[in-house]
Amino acid sequence: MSEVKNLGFDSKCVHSGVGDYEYGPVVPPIYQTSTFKFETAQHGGALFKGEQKGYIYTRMLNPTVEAMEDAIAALENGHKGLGCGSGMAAVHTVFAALLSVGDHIVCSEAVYGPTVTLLKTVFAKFGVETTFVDASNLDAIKNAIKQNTKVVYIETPGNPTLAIADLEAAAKIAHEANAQFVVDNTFMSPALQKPLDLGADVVLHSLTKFLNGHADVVGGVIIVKDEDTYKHFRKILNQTGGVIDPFNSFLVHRGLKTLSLRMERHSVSSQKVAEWLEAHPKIEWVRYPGLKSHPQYEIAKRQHTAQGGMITFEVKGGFSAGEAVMNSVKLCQLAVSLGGVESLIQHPASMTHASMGKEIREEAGITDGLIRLSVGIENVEDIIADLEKALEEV
Ligand code: LCS
Repeated sequence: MSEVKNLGFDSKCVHSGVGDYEYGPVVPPIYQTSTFKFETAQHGGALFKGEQKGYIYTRMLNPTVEAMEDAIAALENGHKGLGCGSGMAAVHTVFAALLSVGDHIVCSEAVYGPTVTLLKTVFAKFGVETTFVDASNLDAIKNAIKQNTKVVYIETPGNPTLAIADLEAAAKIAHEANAQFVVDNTFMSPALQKPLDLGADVVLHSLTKFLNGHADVVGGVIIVKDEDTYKHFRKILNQTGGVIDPFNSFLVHRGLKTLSLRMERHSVSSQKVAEWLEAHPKIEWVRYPGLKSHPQYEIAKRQHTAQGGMITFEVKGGFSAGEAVMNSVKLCQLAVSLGGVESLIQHPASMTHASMGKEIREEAGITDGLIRLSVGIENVEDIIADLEKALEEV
């Protein structure tokens, strides 16, 4: 990895993870190979023993994948990254690495639906107990801690309610309980929030979203702070096998170069769209961290360098009115996922968060009328005009 430690964040987006390669390309080549030749049998044996550095087999590590991992680790101010086949593979790897039978995890209730389901089904089956809490309430986190709590897991801003947790304070609570503090930083990206600097032990992302940014990759990444944790996580990922491939890593690395620019545009446009929605007579409520009406507006101002690309709102008339808007938009695409250059709109209760069940959904504030908008980098006037026309159909 080239020396990027002292560069500013935008420069790191362009240069981190880029090394020196044969023929002098300025971007890492795609090493599209499943396996690597050993020079001799002794060399192969030494690589397996860890006595020599080198690549063995792409599930274990691949140079194109490692270049992308190093780039994101640099952006998060971490030690090393681990590329995964999806965001859920990253979530699964973290839980598998940190939790054992009889352990307890405190998890924020506003999280991506399948994270809830993974804990409630797979990990419950292996004897891991979960307490879901409103992570914007520090007392709720504190009260949920038990003798056997090993992990405090927070997504902030939460998907889709945009509830915000105070990371520094939550880290203190986790560490007082000797628990690992894990943050899903998908919604903000390291351009806007750096959880490791605020006390998190492990950060993860769905690469599918802002880090790749172009809606053409499914991937995930975990960033850790030290070599021992890295080795432990690498072993688990190697054994469970949920790795990312070289071509998708190349695409993510390419996307990272414009991360700063994209996050700036997402944030500026989202502020305008959120303010416009809040003033619209057919809108019941709007949630965006850059609006004074957001319950954690002050924390957002302190914790984020800008407020990101995600907005939620409810149309007056509830779900059927929201449905009319989703069916009428033309520029905004009616699709799940988020964080790409194109604006996407969807309905969490029947789509991304359907699997978690009505009870926990409602407790987390994911009402049936809630609509989620991922604001893209199109002209903001066009996004607003699209929403305005769709609202005329209500
Ligand atoms: N973490 C967060 C915060 C997410 O939003 C998602 C996916 C994941 C993890 C899992 O990542 P994946 O496996 O999909 O790469 N969120 C999605 C969403 O809100 N709509 O579609 C996917």
